[in-house]
Amino acid sequence: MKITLIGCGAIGKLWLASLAIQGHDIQGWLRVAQSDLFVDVNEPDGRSFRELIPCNNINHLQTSELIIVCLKAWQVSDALLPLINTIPENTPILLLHNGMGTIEELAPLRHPILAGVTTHAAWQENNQVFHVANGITHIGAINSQAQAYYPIADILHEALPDVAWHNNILTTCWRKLIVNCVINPLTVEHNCKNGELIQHSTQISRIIDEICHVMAAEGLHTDKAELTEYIYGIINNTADNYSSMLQDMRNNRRTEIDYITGFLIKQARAHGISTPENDRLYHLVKNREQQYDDFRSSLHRSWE
Ligand code: KPL
Repeated sequence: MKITLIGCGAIGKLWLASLAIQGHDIQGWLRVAQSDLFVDVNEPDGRSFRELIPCNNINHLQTSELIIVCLKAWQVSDALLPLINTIPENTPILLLHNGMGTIEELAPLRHPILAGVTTHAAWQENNQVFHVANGITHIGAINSQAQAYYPIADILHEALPDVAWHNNILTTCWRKLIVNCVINPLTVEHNCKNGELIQHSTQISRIIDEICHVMAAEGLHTDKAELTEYIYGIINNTADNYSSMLQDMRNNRRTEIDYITGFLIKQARAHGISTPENDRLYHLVKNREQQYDDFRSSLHRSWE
């Protein structure tokens, strides 16, 4: 299958390597164009992939049968919208990122749009990707044009298992959103690994209460006890990890807070629901991001 993958971070490179191994005709797409990219991926079982993958070929983009977008939520519309007239209207676009709200930004698109969330864990250091834990990628159709594209799940599953197709992917995206609303900002506030959050059960319970309230207003099924068990399961399974938000913060990168807690707050406001604990965490993360921005620009000024 001819595929273009936009955004070549750790998870993007994992897909590039896995799809190339399966024999797919794949290219990467980078913000700053280059003709190829060295992809170096180390698998949990010790296997490795080290190859040059072609990039930024416009003809390949125009003739791709699938576009996979593996960017941070806040980069998606800026990266995709300038390319959109180059991508034929019947080419499916799969968005894989944490958080929600990008679909609303892309809403006028006529392309088949799919969304997905993944539990694979990978990180990158000195251009080497370490795939540290296998997981499941859940994908599904966002618009009616995408409903016929369920066979993509099997094709992707062959390359990087597990991939599951969902008829109601938004429910799955909400479940991931809840996990991220709890774990990500709390690990920033307490500057800790995911596992240490078990000491903050009162805060966790308040966040879940507010989310359940919003989900119920959205017409989504909620069961606080089940959600709580699910979240603690993920806290335990990822106990030794630093959340992506804490990693972004520590590396002076913009976080996905606007598309995680920010998205939840926006939905709450639309229903007239107040979310004091989520509001507090949102402002805490935004303030810390701002401090890093100020620090970066003061460094920049001192070099001028
Ligand atoms: O998705 C994650 C993230 O860090 O963004 C969790 C599930 C919280 C694991 O760290």
